[in-house]
Amino acid sequence: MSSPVRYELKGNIGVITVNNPPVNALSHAVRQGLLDAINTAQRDASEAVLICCEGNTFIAGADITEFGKPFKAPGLPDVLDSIEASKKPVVAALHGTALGGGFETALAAHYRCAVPAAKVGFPEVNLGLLPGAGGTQRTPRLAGIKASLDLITSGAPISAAQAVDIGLIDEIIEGDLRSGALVWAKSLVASGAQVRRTSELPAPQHDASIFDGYRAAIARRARGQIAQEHIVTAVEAATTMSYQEGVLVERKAFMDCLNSPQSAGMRHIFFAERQASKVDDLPKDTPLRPVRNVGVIGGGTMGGGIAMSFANAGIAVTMIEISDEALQRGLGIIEKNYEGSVKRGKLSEDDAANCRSLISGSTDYADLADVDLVVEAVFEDPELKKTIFRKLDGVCKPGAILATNTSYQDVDAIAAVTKRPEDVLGMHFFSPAHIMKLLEVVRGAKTSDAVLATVMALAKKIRKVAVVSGVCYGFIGNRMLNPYGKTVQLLLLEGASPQQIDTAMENWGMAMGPLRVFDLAGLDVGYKARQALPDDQKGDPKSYRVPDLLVEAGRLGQKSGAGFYTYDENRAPTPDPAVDKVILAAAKEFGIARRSISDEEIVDRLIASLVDEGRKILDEGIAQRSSDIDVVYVYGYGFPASRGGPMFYAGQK
Ligand code: T1G
Repeated sequence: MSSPVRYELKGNIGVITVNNPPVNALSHAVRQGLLDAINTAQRDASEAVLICCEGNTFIAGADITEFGKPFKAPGLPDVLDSIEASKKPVVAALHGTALGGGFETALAAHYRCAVPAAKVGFPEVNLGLLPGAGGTQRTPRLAGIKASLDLITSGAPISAAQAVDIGLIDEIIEGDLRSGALVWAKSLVASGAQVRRTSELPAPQHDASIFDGYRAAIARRARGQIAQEHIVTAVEAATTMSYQEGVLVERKAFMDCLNSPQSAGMRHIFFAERQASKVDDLPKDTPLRPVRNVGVIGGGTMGGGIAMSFANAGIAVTMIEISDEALQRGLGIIEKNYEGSVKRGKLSEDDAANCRSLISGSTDYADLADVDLVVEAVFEDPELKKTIFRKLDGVCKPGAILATNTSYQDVDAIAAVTKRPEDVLGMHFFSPAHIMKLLEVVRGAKTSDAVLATVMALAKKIRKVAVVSGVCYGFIGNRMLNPYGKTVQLLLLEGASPQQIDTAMENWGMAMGPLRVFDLAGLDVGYKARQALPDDQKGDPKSYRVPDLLVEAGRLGQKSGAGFYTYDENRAPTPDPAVDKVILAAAKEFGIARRSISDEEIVDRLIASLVDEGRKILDEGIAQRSSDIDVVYVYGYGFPASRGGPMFYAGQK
């Protein structure tokens, strides 16, 4: 098998080219090829060495598929030490995203150049890891402590220009990278540039205040994430020890992280997210329909967020409301959201204005005659949705895709009122729709392959993580939320308090405890849905007695300033003895003898309720695979990625 690394002499420059699609990951073959090439270069007529890559990007990191398998030498640290030990200057030429071990390779070179659009970074922390090939030791020697800590603990890439500013890249190459980098390498030789080994540069002065400050910040924002703590320790070692000692600290920290359940969970989610975008029974060559402009029915919170999701991806949107007043209110929500994004630095003023200009409004369905896709996002009234789909069926052009954002309703029943059920499916966004990444794509019985493939591809374009669901009440996520919510109510009646349940789940890793989630969503939503059902369809009264009593007492949740908690003007929750009284009265009504319940029992029963329902969802074929269920819960319901998702977690126990 030919090596993914080739070496050739171009004049007086030895050129090492890596070609390992799709992201030039540092597989064993690539590591071996780099080592062989740099060793060859030491013996030939080259006066300098250039490392570059083919394809979309410079090396994007270690080959994560190799983690957990038996180690095969040479290890990356040894390869990079050989590159840095070269007696001839080594130049790295960056494009795309030079990440993780890829950027460590660049730092082991003596000089670095990049095209303006290149990005560099250390995303290892998103995998529960840290740079394990000298990155925590070389980066501070070039960029200083704070920039290094920011770069490595954030996991976020920076631009080539930013990297130049902090000393990580030396030269920006305009135009063709390969030829430009060759010219630059030759000029370095001509100017007598010497090898410049990063590990031999003096380390920055130790500053205990920075490290203490970082540790305090991490304790708040990344509670319990071991990789973050290890990063601070490794970078601190770069300021208190020699390079050789510092890399030993880094190596131990890296192995601790690699062998941790947290990293196993986060690496599982990394691949699960990518696997979810694949539909097993869709032919690879399924034709895609163009989606140049979109209609959104409904300008409420969801409709506004959905409209923004498309506009932010450069797709024109026509938002439809029933009256001009409702339309202006909807456009006002969008305006406020963009102002917020600009204020938070998520969007520049210009970008926000460009996105905003792509959204127009109308009260006339005729304005949807030429759209390629419509997303209906009105409130959860099945008859209203059917009325809307009948209108859309009459107005929209043949081939237009008609999607409903419903959270629960029967997509097949909605499709059945149209003459084009094959063009109908669900696109279930999560609130706030312009921020939450999860998109449940609900495949109707008659949804065509082309429509499903088009929407899965569109999800990537609008930067959503799409998971295919079959049709059932609540699809994947909300269906699992149902038994989870029931178990919460039973725990309350049996003796746990709202704050005990929430604290136990948040300490375990959930982004928000269930009672705070229910207050955020609004207790009146479930109440209204239950009022529309006959008693024999409401389920076990224990599962809704307390929230119903709270709603009837005017406690609707955050929206009314009180639900399971009372809320101050900043929406901070405070436990309320009045709620405890309601719980006690309901427990008495059901004759439940209350008892002390451990946090461990709370966590076990609540996670079990998710996993049991997830298994049914799999057995019924509603989800394609268990990892899809993990993706839904991590991206849509605040389940900790470091636990890998409910199904992965259950499999680890
Ligand atoms: N290893 C193996 N496969 C990878 C990979 C990697 N590092 N990165 C991506 N893939 C696969 C991915 O599974 C998918 O496969 C395909 O490539 C396209 O990916 C030693 C220890 C580079 C920004 O964390 O962030 O270095 O589904 O859909 O949207 O100290 O991939 O097609 O079969 O994401 O264009 C650090 C992870 C590793 C980078 C490109 N590096 N990758 O995004 O494509 S640890 C990372 C990404 C490390 C060192 C440490 C993105 C991307 P398939 P994609 P994309």
